[in-house]
Amino acid sequence: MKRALITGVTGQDGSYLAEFLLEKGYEVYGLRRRTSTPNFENVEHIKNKIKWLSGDLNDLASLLEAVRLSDPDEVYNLAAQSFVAASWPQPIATAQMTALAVTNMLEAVRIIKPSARFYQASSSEMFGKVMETPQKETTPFYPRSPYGVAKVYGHWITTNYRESYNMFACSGILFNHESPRRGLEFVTRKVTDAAARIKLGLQNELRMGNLDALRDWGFAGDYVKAMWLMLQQNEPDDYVISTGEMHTVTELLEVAFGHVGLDYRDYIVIDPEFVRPAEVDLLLGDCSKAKERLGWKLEVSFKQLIEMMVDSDLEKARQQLSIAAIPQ
Ligand code: NAP
Ligand code: G4F
Repeated sequence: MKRALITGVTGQDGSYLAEFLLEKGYEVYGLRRRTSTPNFENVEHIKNKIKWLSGDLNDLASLLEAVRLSDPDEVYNLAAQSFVAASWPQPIATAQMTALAVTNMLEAVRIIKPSARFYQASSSEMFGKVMETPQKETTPFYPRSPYGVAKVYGHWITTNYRESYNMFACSGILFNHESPRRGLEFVTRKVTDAAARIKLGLQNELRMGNLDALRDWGFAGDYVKAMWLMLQQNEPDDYVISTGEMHTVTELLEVAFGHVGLDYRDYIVIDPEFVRPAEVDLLLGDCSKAKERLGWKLEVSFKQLIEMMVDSDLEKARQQLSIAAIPQ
């Protein structure tokens, strides 16, 4: 039985990856940090199947111990401060969790189990002010946020460990991917949640930032399969994972509100609080390398994804209403 260690297992991608690997018969170890409020929401249904390890990205001792205890064949390094907007008010924490922590994790693997295959969660945010369109593995990076800068460090240190120590270390340059498990602060989930709540009378407006931004949005469940495929190849390498299609935030609003029979224009308020100091105007990925070499393919379209998220948020909002209706 193969063993995998996942950091960030309680997050969106970690939860889908854990499910996928459990279905493949892996023994899955999940690194979980001590937080003031334990977060199991995304993994509640598989909580008893994951072998839990306590650790923090910034605590090398805990990572060394996690690698020793799990003795992994594959390590998926997904944990990070992943919200771009938070990286301006918290640039140092972002550098520690999204950049330096990658070296902590690589060191833990190098010291304890150098033969383990390593996946690093790189990001299309590294392309930032894009130097060419569409973006592919060879497109130069031009990050536009402290988060993007931190991810560039994580990307290159992973390449460096591959070249310095001959480690099987890969980076997946993943474009935006979403799901009903996406955090409420990210634009897709913010919009699908608002569409559902406005429809049910739980909310009456939606405050937004730049509606012209263009993103290449895919489904997280499809993207975690690419992570696994990268670690099954004969040679380690980096791959862009994307849909090859882009949409504006306005189109996202149209699909989400349209699905519940509403016109988004009746509810939107533009609020400077959600406009970023430096914006990534456009992201569009060319994933032909992943399609050709990994045989990876997309299964969920943009419209299906957004409608799936709205349906899930409608269900959650209805549950909230039915709980509120129970006499106390
Ligand atoms: P997410 O939902 O925000 O999950 C982040 C995970 O990191 C959570 O499990 C969180 O734990 C954990 N974490 C944060 N700080 C930690 C620390 N100090 N020690 C241990 N664990 C810590 O992110 P995601 O969307 O699944 O993304 C996964 C990875 O892919 C991230 O590295 C992200 O930057 C990258 N990425 C994401 C996308 C995307 O579109 N989703 C695209 C490209 C790259 P808690 O539950 O305790 O908070
Ligand atoms: O959903 P977002 O916050 O995602 P962003 O910044 O593209 O980052 C996500 O994708 C990256 C991959 O490219 C990941 F590495 C990263 O971890 C994260 O998962 O914002 C998307 C766009 C931005 O252009 C933003 O300015 O939506 C625009 N936007 C407009 N109004 C808004 C809002 N974003 C948020 N979060 N909230 C708004 O009200």
